[in-house]
Amino acid sequence: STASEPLVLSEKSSSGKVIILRLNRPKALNALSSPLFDQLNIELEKADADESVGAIVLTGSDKAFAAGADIKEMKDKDFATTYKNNFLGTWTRIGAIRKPIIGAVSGFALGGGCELAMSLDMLLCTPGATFGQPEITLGIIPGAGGTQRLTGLIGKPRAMEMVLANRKIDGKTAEAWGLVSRCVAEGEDVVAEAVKIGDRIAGYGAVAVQAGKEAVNGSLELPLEQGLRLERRLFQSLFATKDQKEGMSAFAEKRKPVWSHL
Ligand code: CO8
Repeated sequence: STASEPLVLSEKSSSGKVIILRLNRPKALNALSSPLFDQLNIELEKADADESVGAIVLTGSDKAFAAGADIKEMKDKDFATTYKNNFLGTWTRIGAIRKPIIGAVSGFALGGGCELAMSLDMLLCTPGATFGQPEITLGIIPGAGGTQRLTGLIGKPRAMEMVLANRKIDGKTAEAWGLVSRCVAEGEDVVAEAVKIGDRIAGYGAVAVQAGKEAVNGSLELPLEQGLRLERRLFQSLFATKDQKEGMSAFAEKRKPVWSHL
C-alpha cells in the first residue's frame, strides 16, 4: 500500500447496519505494525460509537487475514523500550468494544494474526485459511492470547502442538477443532456470510445484544458462581428496558417487534 492509502479500509454493508473493516497492508500480508493497529483501534471505536451500526465485520485480503505482528518492526527492539512504551499493549483496546465483532478469515492468520482473530467474538473462515502460532520459529512465544485463548478454544494437546511444534491448520480443521464457528464452502464469500450474521444481530435490540456479549465474555474471566451472578444481574436489568416490554408484547400480540434499542 502507498503511504496515502489507509491501513484499514472501512465501508458500510448494503443494509447500512454493519461496518466492514478491512486490514489493508497487502504487500506485507497485513503484518500488524503499530500504525496499522492504532488505525484499527480508531476504526473499531468509531464503529462502536455509531448508533446506526449493530455489528462489525473484520477481514483481510484473500491471501492474508494477517501474517502476524510486524517482524521487521520488532527485530531490533529491546526489553526496556518495549516495556516502557508498552509495545503492543494497545492490542487490549479491542476488548473494550461493546458491539459484536465477526472475523472473516481468508489466507494466513499467523502469530498475532491468529491472536487477533481469536480476540473477536465470532469467526468464519475459508477452507484455504491457515491458522498457526509460528512464534517459536522466531525464538519467541505468542504474546497476545496465543497460549491462553487458543488453549481454551481447542484444548491443551492441540494448543501445545501449534505453539511448540509450529503445527499449522487449515480452515476445515479449525472448524473441527472449534477455533471458528464455521468454515464456509469452497468458493463461498466469507465476508458476505459474516455480514449476514452481522445483519441478523443488528436486527435485534442493541441493549440485549451488548448484555449477551458481556455475559458470554464473563464466562472466560470469572469463576462459575460469579459468572452466573453476572448473567442473572444482566438478565434482571434487561427488564428495565423498552426493548424487553416491546419484545414480549410483540410475542403476545403475534406481531414483529419494533426495537427502540432503549
Ligand atoms: N512481519 C513483517 N513482514 C511480513 C510478515 C510479518 N509477520 N509476514 C510477511 N511479511 C512480508 C514479507 O517479509 C514479504 O515482504 P517483502 O516482499 O518485502 O520481502 C511480504 O510480506 C510477502 O511475504 P512472503 O514473500 O514471505 O510471502 P509467502 O507467500 O512466500 O509466505 C508466509 C507467506 C508463510 C506467511 C510468510 O510471509 C511468513 O512466514 N511470514 C511470517 C509469519 C510469522 O512468523 N508470523 C508471526 C510473527 S510474530 C508475532 O506475530 C508475535 C505477536 C505477538 C503479539 C504480542 C502482543 C503484546
